[in-house]
Amino acid sequence: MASGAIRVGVIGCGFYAQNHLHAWKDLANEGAVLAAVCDVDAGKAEAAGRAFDVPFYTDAAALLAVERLDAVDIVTRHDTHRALCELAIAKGVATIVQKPFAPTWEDCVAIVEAADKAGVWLAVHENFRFQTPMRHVRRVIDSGAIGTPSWARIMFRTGFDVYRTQPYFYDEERLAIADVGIHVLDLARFFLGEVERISCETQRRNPKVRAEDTATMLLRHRSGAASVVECTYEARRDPDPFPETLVEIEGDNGSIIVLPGSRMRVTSNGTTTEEGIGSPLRSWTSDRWHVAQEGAFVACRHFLDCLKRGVPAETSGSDNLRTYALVDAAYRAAEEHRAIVPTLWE
Ligand code: 89Y
Repeated sequence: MASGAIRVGVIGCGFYAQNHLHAWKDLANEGAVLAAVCDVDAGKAEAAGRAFDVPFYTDAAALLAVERLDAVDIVTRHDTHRALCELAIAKGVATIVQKPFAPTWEDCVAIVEAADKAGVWLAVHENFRFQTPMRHVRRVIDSGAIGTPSWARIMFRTGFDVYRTQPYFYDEERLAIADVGIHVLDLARFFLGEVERISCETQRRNPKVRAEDTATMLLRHRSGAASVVECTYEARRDPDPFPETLVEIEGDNGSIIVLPGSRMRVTSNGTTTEEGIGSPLRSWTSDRWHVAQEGAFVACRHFLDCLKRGVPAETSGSDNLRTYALVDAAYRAAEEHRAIVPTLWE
């Protein structure tokens, strides 16, 4: 990979892309240069270009033709991902693409194969596992404090009005699992390893949405561990933890419980301790969204570090196929009322 600074072009300047733009700007002191931005909506492209003081484009091909980029960060809706990834890969530019990777398994595989063939570095911006609280959970598992994890419950349960900032949710053909279940399934892999089979019940509790807004999934991991993975936009809870993921993990020597407000309770060999696992606000993060925004920052920092070192990202394209396979398997399990073995990607 390039020596010196890593020049990044961000494609997509919408709601969530603002976090990526800020993240790359903040990473200037670690060797990133936010070089240019692009959005098909000229107003959004111009606003981002002016706010971040970089050239702006409405056409990704023009961005790639004119700018000398080491990487693109694609933060558009998933139906545009394959074409944009293929464009960047054809130019030999390292490619980061937001989750969900692409609309179908075939699209995701095609992108991974194109990158492999061209020898281009590819990562999926799957960021929940990079959230500071989730890194703390992984640290405790790695420390051996709870022994071998054999059971977990991982929950994203909220009633926060996600439709206000992401109104396209109303019309998605696949909603809760594809949008946020994908993160929680990735966390299940991150904490307990690969998955052998998955069952799933979906519900549409809000009549205004087209697809499922609630999913309850049961996973058997290769290690023998079992996990319950849940997501909903229809919980009425106090406190409402949005956008925090709550976690319960049991091992043979103890347990880890992540409570609302980024608190973690660890029981190890009969002794219980509790600590805060949050992180301070950044200049551009807000109380309500901080955990998710900061996860995007830490993910970008990880990608930058991997690009500088020339190593694959933790959430490389091929790694993310395993998470994507779980999403597809969950939908199939719900439809066919049976446990499904996810497609293997070895
Ligand atoms: O789109 C979702 C995501 O990735 O994190 C939270 C969110 O914005 C709403 O569920």
